[in-house]
Amino acid sequence: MTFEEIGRFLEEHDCFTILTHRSPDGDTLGAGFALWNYLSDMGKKARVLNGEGFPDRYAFMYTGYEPREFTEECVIAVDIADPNLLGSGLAEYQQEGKIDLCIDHHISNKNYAKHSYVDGKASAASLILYQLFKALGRPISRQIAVCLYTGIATDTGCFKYENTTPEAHIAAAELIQYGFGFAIINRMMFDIKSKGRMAAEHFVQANMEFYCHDRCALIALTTEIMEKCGIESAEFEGIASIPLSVEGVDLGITVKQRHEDVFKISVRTTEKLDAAAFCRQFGGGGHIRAAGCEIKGTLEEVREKLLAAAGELGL
Ligand SMILES: [Mn+2]
Repeated sequence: MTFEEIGRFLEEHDCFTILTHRSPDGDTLGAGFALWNYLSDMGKKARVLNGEGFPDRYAFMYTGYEPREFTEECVIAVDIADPNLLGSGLAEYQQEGKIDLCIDHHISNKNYAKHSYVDGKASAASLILYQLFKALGRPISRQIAVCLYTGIATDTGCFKYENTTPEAHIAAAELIQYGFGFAIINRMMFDIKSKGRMAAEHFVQANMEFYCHDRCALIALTTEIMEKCGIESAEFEGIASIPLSVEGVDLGITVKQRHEDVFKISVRTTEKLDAAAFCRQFGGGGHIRAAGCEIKGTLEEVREKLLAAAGELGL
């Protein structure tokens, strides 16, 4: 769909369900609540859904949010590459044909929706929404600007990662003209950490494992450690970038226990390696420098599989 066609699609319908991905981050929620505000400003009925609920740390994006009661007319997914990422809480939407429109920026997008707008070069789904709103010409409220800015800032690691484009900087420059406390948002998103998060970071730094002549670093967080630190899953954003912060490391792997025998893997790479290709071997995907997958087994088995794949890279 083109922006023009999306504009018509939004005009022609009245009741929208907006879906966000599990382990919600600043981009999926930023895009979701920006779109909710935009549709509400158009006089439409809309609601934002997440299978795990909305984490407190993003509360500033959903202040004033009230889900409306309505008969669902159409469903829009934002920042979701694969319906599996909806999680079990939104399993009903994983069936084929349930999602009408997908707006996303993952090159690995599975093209599961009836209509899609996927721009693999966009830094964030929130950036696509900003470009869409600008093209459609309706006024953008300050709260929409807050959500879009947060989405772009978080997905680019505060404009630091390789996915940061001139368009991302231009959008941020235009958005901060709406006059909100972007410095406070960045402090909340990047500097402030809970005591539990601090303890978890301390643990993974002290227990980091090195392989492949120190060019691969791996950290593992088991449920036991997470409980001991008192860390909630919403506080994990950015933890996967820790292994890559070690000098000389090109492949950073974060292993996080999801259930007894299920581990979520986050992979970060330097320009020397393709993280999405690495994760594709395990049925996952993502971006070229940041990708993920899920592997079943014990921690030892999972580690073995990952290291075998890392060994193939010839580091
Ligand atoms: Mn995103």
